[in-house]
Amino acid sequence: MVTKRYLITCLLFILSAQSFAQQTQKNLMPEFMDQRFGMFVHFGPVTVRGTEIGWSRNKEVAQADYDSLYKEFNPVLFNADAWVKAAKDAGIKYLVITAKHHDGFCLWPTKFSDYNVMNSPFKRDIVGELAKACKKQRMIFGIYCTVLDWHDKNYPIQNPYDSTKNVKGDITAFKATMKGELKELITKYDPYLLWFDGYWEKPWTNADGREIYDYTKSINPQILVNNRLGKVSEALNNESVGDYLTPEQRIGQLNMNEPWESCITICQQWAWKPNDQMKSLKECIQTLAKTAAGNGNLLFNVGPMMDGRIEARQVFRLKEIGDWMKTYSSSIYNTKGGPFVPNDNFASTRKGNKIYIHIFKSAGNTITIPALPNVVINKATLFNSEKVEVKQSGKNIQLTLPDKLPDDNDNVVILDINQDAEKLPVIKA
Ligand code: FHN
Repeated sequence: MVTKRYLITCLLFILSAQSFAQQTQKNLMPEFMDQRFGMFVHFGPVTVRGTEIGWSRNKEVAQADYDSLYKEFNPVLFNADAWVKAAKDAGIKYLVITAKHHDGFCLWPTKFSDYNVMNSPFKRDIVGELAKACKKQRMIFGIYCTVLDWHDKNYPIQNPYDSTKNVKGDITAFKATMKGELKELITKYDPYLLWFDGYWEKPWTNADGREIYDYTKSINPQILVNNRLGKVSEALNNESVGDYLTPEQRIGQLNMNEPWESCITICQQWAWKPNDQMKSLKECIQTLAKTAAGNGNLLFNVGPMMDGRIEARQVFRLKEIGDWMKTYSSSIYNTKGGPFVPNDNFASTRKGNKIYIHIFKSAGNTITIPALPNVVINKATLFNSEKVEVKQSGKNIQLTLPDKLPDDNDNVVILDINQDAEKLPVIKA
């Protein structure tokens, strides 16, 4: 006979186990921000046309044509390990894939929509293969999921360019489908983060965002969620929904208080576009340096081609960034931004008693930076150990660099100082 005492004991055990689990839930945000560098991948049937994912539906590509592209989608050269290796070769630490973008096509075998990769000629679980490759190569894995789905009849907006095409929809049913898809994605692929998108359209409310955020955390309290479920996108406050800010196609401002990640394309378009203009190596490296110097992460986007490969020129550019990172990664990973507010001439990151001055432009071989009150600079060197002359005054610090600099894209001077650089106040240059 089960006694009352036994039941109470069991209940107390369950409650204490739950509270222990909550207390031991590690806040992954500091670890995530230490990674500094991620790869965004926008991929889907739209690559068959080479136009922009989602946005070219009902524009460059007629809706019926766009929604039939999946019948031609067969990226037979897709190799998840190759994508992950290209990211690793760049020094990238996490990868985020568009599992479902605004066109509603799902890159995994979901039970909640027939509009998925298993009903294309490809018939392979792209999300699952990527998750596996990331695990094998120790790459953090993240999933992008839109909250606006112009293909789903329960979502009222079917055509962002022509409201006459919109439908009544059923947001309650739409959210139920979304929850089903999210549960599949979280339980099957165990993503470190969910990158939501599409918060801006009228049918979606802040309350809907909060509901999905809470649902996501109820499945995995540790999973990180960006700030694009809610309507407030420029700050983390009582109104906003999400764990970190996501400035787009621009480098975020120096922010020592709120975690943020800039998402920026290596080319112009998010999805693959033939002969799209690609950023120079200098622009790629300085974008990464300025993002880290702002105390943020960079989510750098590539758009693989219709055959499943990332363009060779993009793979090569990623490798070139990786070659720079082989020397300078200690000035990026695990650092904090500042203490100097970044500008066009220089930016700074810091770790322990070191300040890394990223030099983008210098007047001849000297660069002047603001004074560091009550700080003694014990030593200044380049990463190749060459000495840098330092003249410290109450007004400023003048650094005189060797005539021949080792790097063409971002030369970094290491200032060894007499205290913890991470405790210095932010200084406007
Ligand atoms: O509409 C999307 C766009 O296609 C792309 O996915 C970017 C990536 O951050 N997010 C939205 C635009 O803000």
